[in-house]
Amino acid sequence: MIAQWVPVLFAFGANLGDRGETIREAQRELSETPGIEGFAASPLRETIALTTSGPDPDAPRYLNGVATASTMLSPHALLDRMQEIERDHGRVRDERWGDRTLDIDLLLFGGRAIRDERLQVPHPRAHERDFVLAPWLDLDPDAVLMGHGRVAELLARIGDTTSPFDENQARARDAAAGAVGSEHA
Ligand code: A4P
Ligand code: MG
Repeated sequence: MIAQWVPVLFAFGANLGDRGETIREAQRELSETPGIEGFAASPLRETIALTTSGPDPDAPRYLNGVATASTMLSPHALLDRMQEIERDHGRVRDERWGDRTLDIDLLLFGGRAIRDERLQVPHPRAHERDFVLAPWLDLDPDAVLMGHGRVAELLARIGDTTSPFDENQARARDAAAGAVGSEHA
């Protein structure tokens, strides 16, 4: 634990399994962690998978979102908790930027810059990713990314290929598919 509450920004991504449910559950688990308070999550957006060879429109689409909170945990204790939640949701680490059930990144930890073998904060690629900037802007139209400026301007510069995702519609569709499935069972 550290001696004061520090504002933090998390990013969430999933492109395998029940993406929306996984992210919302992971966010609930993170928000209920002792030492984390004031958790506020963005809407989710559907995004094209960015792989090590560039954007891949044929790969399963991601859902992405961000969340703000305050924490008294140290950055490494927070990373431990994030990785524990990823593991609980079946995250397998094989290929870099490969498909995944859940990815949680720590984008900002107060105004601190951290660079060691386990953590790079601010996240070094956040400013060039629409799948981070677009949901962040949904959550906070005045957001500013440390070292890079206003999120609205950064997103306008790189262009936004993300689309809004209607979680209620997805849930209703899944429920209807489940009902049809059980009729034919
Ligand atoms: N690590 C270092 N800094 C951090 C941090 N700030 N937050 C270390 C979290 N972890 C951090 O991560 C590898 C190691 O990074 C961890 O062990 C941790 O100690 P990982 O999650 O196993 O691997 P990764 O996510 O594949 O690698 P990387 O380089 O962190 O990936 P990125 O840059 O986060 O990109 N396309 C779409 N549409 N949406 C996405 O969310 N995500 C990625 C991953 C690629 N393409 C995507 C998306
Ligand atoms: Mg990651």
